[in-house]
Amino acid sequence: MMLTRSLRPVRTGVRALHTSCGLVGYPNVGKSTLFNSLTQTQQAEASNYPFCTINPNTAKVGIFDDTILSLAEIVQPEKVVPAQLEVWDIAGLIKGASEGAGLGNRFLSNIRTVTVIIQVIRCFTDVNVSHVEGTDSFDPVSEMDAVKTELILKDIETCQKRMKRRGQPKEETVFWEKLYNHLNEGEAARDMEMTKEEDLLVRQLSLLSHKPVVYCCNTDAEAMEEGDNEISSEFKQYINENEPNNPVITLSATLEDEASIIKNDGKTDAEKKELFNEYFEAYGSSGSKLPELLSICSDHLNLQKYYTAGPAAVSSWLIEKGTTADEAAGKIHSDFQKNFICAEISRLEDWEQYGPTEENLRKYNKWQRYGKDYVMKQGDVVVFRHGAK
Ligand SMILES: Nc1nc2c(ncn2[C@@H]2O[C@H](COP(=O)(O)OP(=O)(O)OP(=O)(O)O)[C@@H](O)[C@H]2O)c(=O)[nH]1
Ligand SMILES: [Mg+2]
Repeated sequence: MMLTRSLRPVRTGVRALHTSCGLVGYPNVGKSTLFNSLTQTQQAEASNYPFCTINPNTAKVGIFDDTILSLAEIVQPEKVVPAQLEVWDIAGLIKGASEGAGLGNRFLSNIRTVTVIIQVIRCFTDVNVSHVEGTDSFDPVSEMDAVKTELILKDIETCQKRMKRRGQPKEETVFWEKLYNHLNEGEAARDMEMTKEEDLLVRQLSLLSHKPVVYCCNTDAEAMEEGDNEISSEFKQYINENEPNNPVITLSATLEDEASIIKNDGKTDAEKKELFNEYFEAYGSSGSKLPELLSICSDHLNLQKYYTAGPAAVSSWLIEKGTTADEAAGKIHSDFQKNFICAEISRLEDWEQYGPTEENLRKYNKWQRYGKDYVMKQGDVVVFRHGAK
């Protein structure tokens, strides 16, 4: 099918990145607790009653991955500036949300603004935390399904409106009908096979079930020794069998939240790091799962990182996979792209072996020059040469 009329013109220059993640799920499953741990704040009220969050909380969160931390340890810069993802803590959804139940319409429109959904699944067993449906039983699969269904129902409504639009090309109407039938089968829009053109077309609607999803099992702190409890293991198995394209990760939001408080208590960085690790070790856990969660999200957004390293700062930068060297330079400053000369690239392994300075790496020939068409690789450590003043 040709949908060329709907194709957006190809933009040149610096590409805008869409990097927001929304915490979505049933009420009282730990979304705000997770938000607070990600932002290392107590910005969001997290309390034991459903619909505690009404207005969304939002903050930018730095992605401290192993590469940026290792580079910082080698280079000892004045500051470390990680790439950031925006995180939204959204109100809980219940059955009927797409028809307005529990202020559902308002909450669903908050989801429309994010690019990836982190669906939080309650897997902790604390019966003192009330369940929105008043039960003590845990059925994460049906809760996950209920939320997914509400998103699909909302999308059906959106798709229906679009189908009725007058004067659109015949092939577009045919496509909307195909999508409408797919959604009516209870299938998420992201699971429909589409051509590139159709994908561009569907993006115009910002459909909720078209957004990539990452499942996040919120389990008991005590379960972290094994990595999972019975509930999260079963849920993971279900996702692996039924939605193998969607990543699933297990963490304990309360453990992460309590540990994140250590990061704000005025000790030196080294002391904080030690205390932080000890906290997780006390629960038999290998450490915080938040960097992994953020990495999964950026991966799922088709993003990768490159790094810059010097005495003033070690930084990481998010770019789309497939970005060329000049476009990557434009991420730092548009003039760097306009006046691009070359990219000089090294790798963390070389810094580990020959660091801590650029001069050392040059001496050992671990510093390669590339032109503007070089396609950036995950983990490149770069210096851009440019003629910008
Ligand atoms: N035992 C236990 N309690 C948790 C865990 N995560 C969250 N809670 C508790 O569950 C309650 C609800 O947590 P919130 O983070 O407010 O949940 P929410 O999903 O944001 O809830 P809404 O905003 O109402 O949708 C709070 O009392 C938390 O302390 C957990 O891993 N274990
Ligand atoms: Mg909340």
